[in-house]
Amino acid sequence: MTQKRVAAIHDISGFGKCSLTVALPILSAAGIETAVIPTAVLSTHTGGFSDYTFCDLTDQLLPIAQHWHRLGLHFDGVYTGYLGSARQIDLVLQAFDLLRGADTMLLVDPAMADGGRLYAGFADDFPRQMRRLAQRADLLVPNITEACLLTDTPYRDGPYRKEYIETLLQKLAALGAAQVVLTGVFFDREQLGAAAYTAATGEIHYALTHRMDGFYHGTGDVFASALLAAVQNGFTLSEAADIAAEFTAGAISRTRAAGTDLRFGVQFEPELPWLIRRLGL
Ligand code: PXL
Repeated sequence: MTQKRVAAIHDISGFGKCSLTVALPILSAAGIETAVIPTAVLSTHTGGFSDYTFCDLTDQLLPIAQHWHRLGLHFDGVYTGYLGSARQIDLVLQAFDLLRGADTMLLVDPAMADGGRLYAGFADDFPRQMRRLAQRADLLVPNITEACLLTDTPYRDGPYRKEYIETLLQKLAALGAAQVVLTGVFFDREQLGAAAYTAATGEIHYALTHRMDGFYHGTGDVFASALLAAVQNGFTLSEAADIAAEFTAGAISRTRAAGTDLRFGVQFEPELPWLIRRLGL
């Protein structure tokens, strides 16, 4: 069987477990070859740290994609996450046009906000820029805050009503994605997870696991990476959402038990053997 190959376009935050330091190990563990385009190098992510270093690599993005294009490489998926500027979004769109084949899936995680607020450093019009990339996605994976910003919907804190979630899913799909997985969905204090929507059939699947209090950094990236790992291994969107929700909840549980600083990310590494077994590898 030919090995699946994905191009992951994210920053690399050296410490703190998010973006490439999450996507690369999870996809690799799932048997997927993962080529990376680092968009910036930071000492840590920006969520709660103040004096992090930042080296912008925007000018490398297109030359890397052009080189891969000259090599004639085929990609089963292109996976984008945290992007720092409107210019990076333009270049990612151009890179996607170079890298895509007839069957290349574009997964867009519009990582830019959480808890009703944009992440530090983003201008108010950034969601409008991110919308241009979201419109090209085959699979769009926002959290509720990002979904609201992309669709001009007022943000609300949960617990949510089904009607609110299902309206958001439809508005997100109307941007263009055939499949949408919305994270951070909860209807009561007991459970939390994701809603997976397939536009062609209208099917909505809720992938919920037990809810844990607290803001765990990097869980959006852990979830989206595991989701892509499962989809690329042939699981349906609903199955993939279940797998990703369970994997993320497992990593959060371990982190909670260990009591580490929430900015340091979640312990997804000890859960990788579980993921490999669950994927049947
Ligand atoms: O996963 C989100 C993320 C990625 N990269 C950087 C970040 C964040 C979230 O804060 O700061 C640099």
